[in-house]
Amino acid sequence: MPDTNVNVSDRVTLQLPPFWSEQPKKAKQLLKFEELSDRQQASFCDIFEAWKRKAFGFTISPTSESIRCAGTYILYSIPNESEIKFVRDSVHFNKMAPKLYYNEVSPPVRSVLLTAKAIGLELDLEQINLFAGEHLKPEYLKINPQHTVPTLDDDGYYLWDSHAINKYICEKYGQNDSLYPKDLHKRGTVDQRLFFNAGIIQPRVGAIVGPIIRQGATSIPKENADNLAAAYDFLETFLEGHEYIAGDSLTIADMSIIASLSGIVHFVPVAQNKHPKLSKWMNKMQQLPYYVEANQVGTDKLVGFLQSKLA
Ligand SMILES: N[C@@H](CCC(=O)N[C@@H](CS)C(=O)NCC(=O)O)C(=O)O
Repeated sequence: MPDTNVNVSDRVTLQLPPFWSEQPKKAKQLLKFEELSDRQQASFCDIFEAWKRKAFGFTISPTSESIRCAGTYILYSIPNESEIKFVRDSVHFNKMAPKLYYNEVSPPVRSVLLTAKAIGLELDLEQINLFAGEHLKPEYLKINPQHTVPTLDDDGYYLWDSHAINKYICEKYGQNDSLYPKDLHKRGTVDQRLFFNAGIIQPRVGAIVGPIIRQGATSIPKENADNLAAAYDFLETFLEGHEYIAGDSLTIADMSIIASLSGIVHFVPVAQNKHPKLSKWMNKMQQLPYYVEANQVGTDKLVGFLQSKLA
C-alpha cells in the first residue's frame, strides 16, 4: 500500500507515491482513469480503497477495480505532483451496481449470487416472481426474450444465462482471474465444466423438477433419476486428483455445479460410497463464508416446495 494521507471532506486529498510524477503534467486538469499507466491504475485502486474506507466505512462496494472496469470515470485533479484530489460527487456508487433480475429458488440465479459474493460485487437485486408469471410480462421479454432468470442489466447491457453472466462479471469486476483463469488450458477446463452444467446437468435436473412444478407430477420417474445419477458419475471422475470441479482451485464451474446440485440431491442423493469425492466437494463448498446467504436459503425454499408437491 502506498502512503496515504486521507482527509475526508468534499474534496479529499491523498499523498501520492513518488512514481506518480511520471504522469505528464496535466495540472488542475481532470483526467480519466483509463488515461493512467497500468502501474498508476493499480496504485490508484489502493489509494481509492483507503479513501473509501475512511470516507464510507468498510461496507461500500463495488470495489475500485469494478469502478475501473465499469468504465466509469473517476475524476481527479493533480494540482501538484504529490497529491491527488478526488471529487466526491463525481463517484456515483449507486449507479454502478449492476442489476440482477433473480429469484433465489432458481439454481442458475444462485450460481450468480455465489460468484458475485466471491468477487465482492454488489448487485442490485430485483425479484422476479416466476409463479406469478412476471418473467412473461412484455417489459421482461423486452430485455430477455427467452424469459429466464437470471438476467443481468449492466448499465443498459442485458445478458442472460448464468454461465455467460458469471464469465462476464468475473472478467469485468473480478479483482483477479482466479475464478475464471486467463490461462488457456485452465480456462478451457472451466468452460468444459460450464458446458457440462448447461448441457448435461441442467437439462437432467429440469427433467425432474419441471414436471413437478409445471405439470403437477407427484413422483420422480426412475429413468430421470438414473440419468441424473449418471451425471454424478462424471463429476466423480472430474474430481479425480482435484479439490475442485475444474482443477485445484475454486472457479465459476464450482459455483454453477453446486447451485445445480444442492437442491436436487435431496431427491436424487449423491451416494457417499459411490461418489465420495463429490460428497466431499459438496461439503467443502458449504464452508464458503457466503454460502448460506447465496445458496442455502434459496435451496431450502426449492427443496421445501418440491417436498410439498411430491407424494
Ligand atoms: N441455462 C440457463 C437456464 C435458466 C433457466 O432455465 N431459468 C429458469 C429458472 S431455474 C427460468 O427462468 N425458467 C422460466 C422460463 O423458462 O420461462 C441459465 O443457466 O441461466
